[in-house]
Amino acid sequence: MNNISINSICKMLMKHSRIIVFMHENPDADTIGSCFALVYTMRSLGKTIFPVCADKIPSSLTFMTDGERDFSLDSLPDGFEPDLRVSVDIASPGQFGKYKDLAGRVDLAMDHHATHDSFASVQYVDAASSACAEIIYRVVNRLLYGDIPQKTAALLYAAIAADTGGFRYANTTPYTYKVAAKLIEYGADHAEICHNLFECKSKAAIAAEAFAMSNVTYFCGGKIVYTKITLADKAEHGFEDEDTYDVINTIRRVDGVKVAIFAREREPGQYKISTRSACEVDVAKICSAFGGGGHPGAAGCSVSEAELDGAVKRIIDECRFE
Ligand SMILES: [Mn+2]
Repeated sequence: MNNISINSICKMLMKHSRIIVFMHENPDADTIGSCFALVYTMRSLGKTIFPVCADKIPSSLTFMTDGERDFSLDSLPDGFEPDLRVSVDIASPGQFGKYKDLAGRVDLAMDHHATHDSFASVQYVDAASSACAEIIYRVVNRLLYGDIPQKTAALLYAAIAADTGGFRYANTTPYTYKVAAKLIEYGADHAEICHNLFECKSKAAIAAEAFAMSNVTYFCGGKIVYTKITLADKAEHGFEDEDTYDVINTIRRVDGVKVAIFAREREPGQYKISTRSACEVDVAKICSAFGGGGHPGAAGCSVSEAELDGAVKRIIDECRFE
């Protein structure tokens, strides 16, 4: 399916007045920043628009949502019926989480995943964008005639900084820096945002990372690292699910590691597998075999406990290291 133009996206948004914007499950800074930048922009243009997410905002990212965490459909005003449904940073129906049955009713999807499966009526997918927020920047910039308020600029900056790992990952392009520069001109406080995103972590998150690191297994001469955290581990050590979100980024930093695999038990018997690749191994392709997806260097999938060991073994085999 072809992309519609940024101009058509703006027309579509302006033609409607009751809008909801879906974030993906386990919301990250890109989906949150993209969603709220759009929400604030459309509100300033007189529209009624609400953010929606299947999961609660992790407390480490509530600096982006004025402290609010619950954006479930239940949080919408009674009787609210949208006339336009939008999704941001969502690649597949599964990423709607408990709202996956609504994916087929989405009118407009904006996304930057190469694995995007076309669930919406119309879409704008640009895999060359480091973050979905690069696309949203183009939309709000046009809607606001280049006059982006500081709060919106800060949201977009946080989204881009997060998805590029602080402008360190291979997805960072000259255009990414151009957008980031513009957002700083509009007043985004980059030092404060990077502090919130990268420099500051809860004690429980650091403890979860230490626990995970002390339990890793290496494969293929240290090119692959794997660890898991079960619900029993979380209960025993007092970790919340969100305390484990950065474990994958900790274990992948070990010298010599090319591919990192982390499994966390989200619900009894249900595991979320996160993968990272720092080489030509395309983890999105590998994860898509299990109904997941993502980017070549960062992807995930969900499996049952019975499937877990087999899935991890298959991921290791698919890397085809000696
Ligand atoms: Mn993203």
